[in-house]
Amino acid sequence: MAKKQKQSNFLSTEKKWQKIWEKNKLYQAKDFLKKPKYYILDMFPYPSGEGLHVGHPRSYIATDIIYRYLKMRGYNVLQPMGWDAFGLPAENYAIKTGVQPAVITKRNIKHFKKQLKSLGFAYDWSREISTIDPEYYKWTQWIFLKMFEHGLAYLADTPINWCPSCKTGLANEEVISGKCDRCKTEVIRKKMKQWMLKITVYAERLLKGLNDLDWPEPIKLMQRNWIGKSEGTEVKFSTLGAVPAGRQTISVFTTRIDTIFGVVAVVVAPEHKIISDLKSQISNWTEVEKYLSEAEKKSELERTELQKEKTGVELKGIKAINPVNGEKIPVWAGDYVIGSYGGGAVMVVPAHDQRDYDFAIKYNLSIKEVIKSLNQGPERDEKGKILEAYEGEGVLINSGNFSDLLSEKGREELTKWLSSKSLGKKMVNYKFRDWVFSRQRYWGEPIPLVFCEHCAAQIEAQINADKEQINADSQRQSAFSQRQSAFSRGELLNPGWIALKEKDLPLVLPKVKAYKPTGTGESPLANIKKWVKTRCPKCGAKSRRETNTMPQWAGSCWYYLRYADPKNKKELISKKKEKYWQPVDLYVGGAEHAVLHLLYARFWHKFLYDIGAVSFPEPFLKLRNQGMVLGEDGEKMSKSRGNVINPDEIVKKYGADVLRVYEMFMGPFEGAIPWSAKSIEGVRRFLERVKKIVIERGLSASAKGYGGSTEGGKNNSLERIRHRTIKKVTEDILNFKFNTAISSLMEYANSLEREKNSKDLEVLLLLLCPFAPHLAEELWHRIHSKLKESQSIFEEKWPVYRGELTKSEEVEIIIQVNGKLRDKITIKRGALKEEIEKCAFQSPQIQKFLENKQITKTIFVQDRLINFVI
Ligand code: ANZ
Ligand code: ZN
Repeated sequence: MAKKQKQSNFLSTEKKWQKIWEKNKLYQAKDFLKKPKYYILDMFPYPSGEGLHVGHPRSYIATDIIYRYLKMRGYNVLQPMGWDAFGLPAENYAIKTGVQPAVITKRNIKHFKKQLKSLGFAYDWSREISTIDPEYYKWTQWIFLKMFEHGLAYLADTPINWCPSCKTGLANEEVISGKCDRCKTEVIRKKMKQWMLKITVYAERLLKGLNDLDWPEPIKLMQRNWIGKSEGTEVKFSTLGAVPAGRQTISVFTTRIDTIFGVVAVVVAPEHKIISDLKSQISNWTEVEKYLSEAEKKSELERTELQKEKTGVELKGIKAINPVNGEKIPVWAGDYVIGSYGGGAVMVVPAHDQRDYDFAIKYNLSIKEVIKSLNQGPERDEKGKILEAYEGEGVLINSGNFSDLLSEKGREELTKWLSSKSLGKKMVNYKFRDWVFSRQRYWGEPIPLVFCEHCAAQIEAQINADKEQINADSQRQSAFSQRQSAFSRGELLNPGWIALKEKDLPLVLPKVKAYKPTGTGESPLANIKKWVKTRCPKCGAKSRRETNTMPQWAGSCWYYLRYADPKNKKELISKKKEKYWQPVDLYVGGAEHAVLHLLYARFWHKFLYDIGAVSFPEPFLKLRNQGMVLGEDGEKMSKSRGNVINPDEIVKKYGADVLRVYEMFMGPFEGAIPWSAKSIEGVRRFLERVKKIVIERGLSASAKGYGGSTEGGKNNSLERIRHRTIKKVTEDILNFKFNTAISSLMEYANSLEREKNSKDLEVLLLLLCPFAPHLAEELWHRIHSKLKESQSIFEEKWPVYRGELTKSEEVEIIIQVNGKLRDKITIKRGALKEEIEKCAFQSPQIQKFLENKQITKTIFVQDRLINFVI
């Protein structure tokens, strides 16, 4: 019988158990159970037309193992699944084929779901959600409106990243090395009206919150770097032009105010306002204009690349005044200065900033040393001139009253002095920008706002009416809050833009015939005249809808909340369910989301926390990233390389359990590992062996009356192996070391091949079941023939180990010479004869007896003694 089953495929058993589990709702999480809760989440997939890829299951299997383990440990575990279904590919497919994105997305979801089900994941499908379901995106729209209401959404007319191929604006996070993250086309800058979300308001909290999260350090670091906090000083340089009335100030941001006595010029970004403001005073305007138009063509990446030569043009006729010593210095425009960072201008200190040094050498500016190194200092030529910038700290020199201070103290004192003269102040800058939230595409959530001329006029009139000099932002804000009763903060910030009423959500995405992005900066929705024309929710006047849609990331910003209460029609999530299930205890997915999804979701979550919709300030307590599954050639799997492995075929050939165990066994969870057809065979043999061990035992046991005292008696060593394996597997599961957990299961199975008993067979199955749930369930039922189908191994308790039986096992070996005890050594159990001989020969005791003697025979008793006959 065993022979016949050798090539067996586990598939039919797997289908059987999947049906039984589903019928019995084994994996449905119940709200409010008195057990400790644990919420496990996988990053939900985008249901692409290609279907599941072998890379997807890697994280899903891991979470499924943890789910099953925790369930057996008595937790109330939630493990849901859903679909991140808005996005470009469906829309592009629609453009090509004319099939509605909604239709193909539904088809893809169906296919994905079938594939996931074939792998036997313990998802609570009763909680399935999809971001394109109007009942779902109603709440995505609701959150946007709340942000609008609180003044966190605003319309800005600024240059943004534009992908000429996707024909849409992009967020900064979606641009990787100057290219569109989706299609790899070089992005260009385009000035456009865009809805922006004020993520920067949350900069400090997004940074601080990271400290308490159990996330991989590299991901935390990426978020920190992306947010890019920089502490320094803002200092004002006033300008001096031909016309005295044209006095202006240039604000620069510097982290090294201690070097201000070494400033030899100010460089402003080509888009700096001062250039056009002082145009009439610039004597070399033609030259300047030429430079500006060239700079405009470059991307930000090109402009800021460190290796590139820095260029600039002097704004002749204008000077700036160094506030600390009154020196008149030239003003330049240079494209290595970013317009949107700090004040869009820098003070040039060639002696202490390498970039400035290069700039000074190129344009023949002077170099003034103002910091003296406490150690070696920069390299110099024979005349004592420095050959590079000294960027380190030191003692201030040539710095007036501030000379002799240490850099840090110098920064402090200079900032204090500048503040007292209103010439500068302490300043914190963040590198990241507000989130560009409009997309000129069809397949996304409609933005639930309308533009009403009538309301716009009303708001403008109101603002004008009490405009006694409300220029200061603070006054304006307080004036805003007084008017909150009539218009929301968002409506006041964006005159004419009126929010839909909550009862009118969802604003359903209408069907269109032409999905093609227009390229004009308008979404295809703009072509549906009937939909665009509407009435203002506030005053009833004729108005028009916003036609841009939300970005692909919107729906995934809050989906983890909805699983806890997926059918709630009145709220995004009920307070009680939120309290019970949130936050997510374990989140697993790809590291590529570090500054996209994972940052956006934390931002939305913090906002929801502020408005009382959630009770905990962070969404994901613990995060782990899976490594990629590569092709057999060690390269990333791709259609063009022809190295893609289709999970369906693997399941068909081997069954789901083999795929599951293999993907966990292939290597460390976080590492990128190539697929190996050979190793998967090894895993198949392992599971076959388990089956054989259990079934043979089961048969002989039932013949003898199974379940009685253990064969092998009180075999001490097997008992130890058992306890050690339980400990190892338990700890490895919790530490995401699935590969080593499986190795120890393999060793355990090996020892059961030599000798076995009912207790160990049970333990083997209980430890194996999170990894190979179908096989374990089947075999469990074989050895417990009285069990009903509905009684699952997953309702059993996880085995426990006795600590003292897991200690590293050492035995004492007696060393005899001619049968007489001469020494003892302690060594690990199972040590080989050769090892013990080696130890014995090193013992001075033994050496004494063996000196100049011929050993004629060695008697060895495993783990007991060695006897040298001489
Ligand atoms: C003078 C100086 C002297 C600087 C020195 C450095 C060393 P992070 O850490 O990135 O904030 N900077 C300021 N605004 C800029 C802009 N819009 N575009 C390009 N560069 C800009 O670095 C801040 C430093 O970057 C600032 O400090 C400024 O150069 C430059 F010995 O000011 B420093
Ligand atoms: Zn109106």
